[in-house]
Amino acid sequence: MVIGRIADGLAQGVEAAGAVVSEAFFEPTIRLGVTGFARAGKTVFITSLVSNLMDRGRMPGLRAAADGQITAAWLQPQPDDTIPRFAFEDHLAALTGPQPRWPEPTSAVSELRLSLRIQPRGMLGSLSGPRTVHLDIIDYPGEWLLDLELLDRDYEAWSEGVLALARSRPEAAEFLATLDASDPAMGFEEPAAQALTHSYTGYLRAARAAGYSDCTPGRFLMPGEMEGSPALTFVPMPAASSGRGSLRREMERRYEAYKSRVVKPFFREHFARIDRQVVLVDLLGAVHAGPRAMEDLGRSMNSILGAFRPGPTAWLARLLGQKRVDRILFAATKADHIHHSQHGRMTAIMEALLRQARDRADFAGAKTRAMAIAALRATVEETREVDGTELDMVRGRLMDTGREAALYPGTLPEDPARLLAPARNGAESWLDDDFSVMRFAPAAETLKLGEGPPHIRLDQATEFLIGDRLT
Ligand SMILES: Nc1nc2c(ncn2[C@@H]2O[C@H](COP(=O)(O)OP(=O)(O)OP(=O)(O)O)[C@@H](O)[C@H]2O)c(=O)[nH]1
Ligand SMILES: [Mg+2]
Repeated sequence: MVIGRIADGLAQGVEAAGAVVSEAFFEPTIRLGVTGFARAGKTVFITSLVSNLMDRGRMPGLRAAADGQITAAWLQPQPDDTIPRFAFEDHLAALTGPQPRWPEPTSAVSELRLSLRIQPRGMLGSLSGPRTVHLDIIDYPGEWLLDLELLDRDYEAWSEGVLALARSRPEAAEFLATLDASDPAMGFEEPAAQALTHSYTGYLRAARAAGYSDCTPGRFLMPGEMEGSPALTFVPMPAASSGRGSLRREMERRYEAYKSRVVKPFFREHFARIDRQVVLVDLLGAVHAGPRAMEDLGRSMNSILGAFRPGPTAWLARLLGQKRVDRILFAATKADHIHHSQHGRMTAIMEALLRQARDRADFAGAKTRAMAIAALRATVEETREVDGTELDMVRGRLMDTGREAALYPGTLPEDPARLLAPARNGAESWLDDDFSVMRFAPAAETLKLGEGPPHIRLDQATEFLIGDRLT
């Protein structure tokens, strides 16, 4: 294990090999990747996880915390000087202050190091004394993982795939009309490329808002400082004969630049160094959005899992060498939107989606698990009699009105196939009643001495992800 880590460090050209050696020997590091599509709940998850690891009163499901083996937890400067630090203090203050609010969207990679002092149990443990384990948490957008598939595809194959998808989505109508009106063989001009990109990005944004997750290139929706650069100014175009200097030829060149200058560096610098991974999924949001969003979510989970499969692309396999993520958790977030009597069904749907993704991706290797969690519980439960029927509801403060309300969101089916089959068969809407999701505001003043924010199964999620490395 230790030897493997040192070899990794050297293979990746880490400059301070001495530091890596001593760190690997004396202070092991776990690099935990936290990903998910926009608004899946990454920022809330990390904030609550860190706070609950620092004050462990609500973490009975994490063995090392329940047994008292974690004796201290503190934040430290992270090891990577060029990655923005995760703004833990700001996010925690926003979530748990007197007027709590959800964090602002974030759109790039960020990192935080939490160090844990561990006092191992048993005879050997008392002999060896306390040790320190560093938990480096890396927050990155799930959209970037979908870009891995681009590395395997040339411009023509990519264009064909995304244009076929676009033709099945009403949100793409305007872009497709603009595309049809432009001639791939015409001489390249920047304004034309920009107008097409603008229209294409508008389509991706609308598709995201409608609940679709398969929206490549992933960086178009969150360009950051690369906005407007040539590597982010291209669109898919149908195959056509086009000569040098043509619009299509330049689009193709830019697509290749995007792959080598944007996609590969992400996999090399961030992805390749992750040990454990949690993928957050807004499952209830997809159920609410309907069968197409659900099918799309299933397909995207398959692509994401594909990124962790040994040898998805020759390039990535070479880069990763022997190193692999060995545990991946797919966590459906925001379980506090429904009464706990339905959590079993939520987990079952998540498990079915994961099984389907595993089958499709022919996945072997890492240990995977599906769970339903809430990183920050914003509701309380309530059972009320309505028209002679007992309804299991959740109560919280609604984001839209600021008022307290008890809601019954609908029932999830007992058999996940009732959702997955219509999704696979291209149904437009669910046959039964719709399932609705409301946004609740975080509850006020939930922090108590010695405890982090209230959550649902965050401790069990943590046990699966890193528990074995803390004892
Ligand atoms: N009720 C509830 N809502 C949650 C929970 N976690 C996230 N949310 C909701 O989901 C929204 C998005 O959460 P974030 O943590 O900002 O999501 P993100 O994945 O970081 O989003 P981006 O930064 O835009 O990629 C929040 O504004 C909340 O409305 C949770 O545990 N419970
Ligand atoms: Mg975020």
